Amino acid sequence: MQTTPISNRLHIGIFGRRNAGKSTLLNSIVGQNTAITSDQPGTTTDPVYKTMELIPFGPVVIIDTAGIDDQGDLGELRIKKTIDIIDKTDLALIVLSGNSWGEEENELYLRFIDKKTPIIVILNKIDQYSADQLNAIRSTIPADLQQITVSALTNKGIDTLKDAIIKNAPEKFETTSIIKDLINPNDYVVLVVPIDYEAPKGRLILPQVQVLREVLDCNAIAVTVKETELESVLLQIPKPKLVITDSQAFKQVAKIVPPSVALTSFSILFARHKGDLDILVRGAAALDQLSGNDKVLIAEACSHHIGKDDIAREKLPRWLKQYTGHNLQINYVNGNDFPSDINEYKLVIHCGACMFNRQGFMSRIMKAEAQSVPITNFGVCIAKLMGILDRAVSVFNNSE
Ligand SMILES: Nc1nc2c(ncn2[C@@H]2O[C@H](COP(=O)(O)OP(=O)(O)OP(=O)(O)O)[C@@H](O)[C@H]2O)c(=O)[nH]1
Ligand SMILES: [Mg+2]
Repeated sequence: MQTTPISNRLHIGIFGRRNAGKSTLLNSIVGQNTAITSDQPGTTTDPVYKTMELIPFGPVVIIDTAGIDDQGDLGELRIKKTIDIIDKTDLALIVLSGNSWGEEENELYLRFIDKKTPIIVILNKIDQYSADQLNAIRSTIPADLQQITVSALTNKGIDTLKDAIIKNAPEKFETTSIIKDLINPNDYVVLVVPIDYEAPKGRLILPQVQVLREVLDCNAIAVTVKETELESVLLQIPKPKLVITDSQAFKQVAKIVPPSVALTSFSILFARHKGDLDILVRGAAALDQLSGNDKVLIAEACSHHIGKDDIAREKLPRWLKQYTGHNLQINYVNGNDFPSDINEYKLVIHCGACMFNRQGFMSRIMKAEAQSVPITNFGVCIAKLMGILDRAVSVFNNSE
């Protein structure tokens, strides 16, 4: 059985001071003893992820974090991890337990307000406080925030909290599609999937599976082929509405697919689904301005074994050199290690972010925008380097 990938789930983050009861709250929402709890402040160090079906909403991931008031050198590292989670969060739970709203909570509040992330304030441990004490705490909380009282220990108020989560889930979350807006029932959609030595054994990769699923959801017809069979398949089937290829085979596929048939890549579909296609296409234009010794940052969302002719380490640098004619200085980052200051770079080239949720990738795009550093992604960049970007994005221009 395949479960919903984390990247497709609503990300609910739990934040607050140490000992507020964040981990107990996670356990109470999911109905399992998932996270370690104790009366020692600083129990949670690394973020804890737990997936669940929030009925009737659907698949979510709940993330428990280290206390925002953690101390010392290690505490600082933990706080940095918590801030990474803030970037990914679609809906934030800020937990208070018996204390007034203070600087710590306000810092969280400002970060979320800035990103327009919905917030629910949880007044936890109500089994320990009198109505008067509770009212005194309530009066310190910003008036625009919804408050829910719970006891994570006894489960009191948890059902009300679940309802509030469903009501406050951002709308866009349910409507973001990959290709649903581009195809109609009975359309043929051709997926070109090269099976080279970089392809994982015995399976397809996540973006391919997700596109295939959407084609089926639309009652359209998916034909999946390798690039070697594409030419003969196109002769056998009705004119497809769209051909979607792996970026790396783009040039070869563009020669086979007639100009009258829309062609794009998985990576460009995901640039639109996970990020902001306009910004990423604009970012790719910076490739024409690069000069010798300019610094370029290549960012990958996941760490993986670097194989022969790796896309990020080998192919992209080679194509960049061919295209620009310059020896660029290329730095790499993986996973969550995205630097907060990227001013030294003339361009950021990000992977397709299939392991990230939209909020996580958009935070990076916004960081680059705020520092006026052009940002693009692998698929958009490769299409540009191969001179086929205009064709690859024209399907979106026509549909809007
Ligand atoms: N009485 C009562 N105790 C609670 C409640 N929720 C949590 N606690 C207790 O508060 C203590 C801290 O709970 P945790 O869930 O570990 O708190 P945390 O916010 O995850 O703490 P850190 O991981 O250290 O940041 C534990 O002893 C819990 O049993 C509650 O609703 N009522
Ligand atoms: Mg904890």
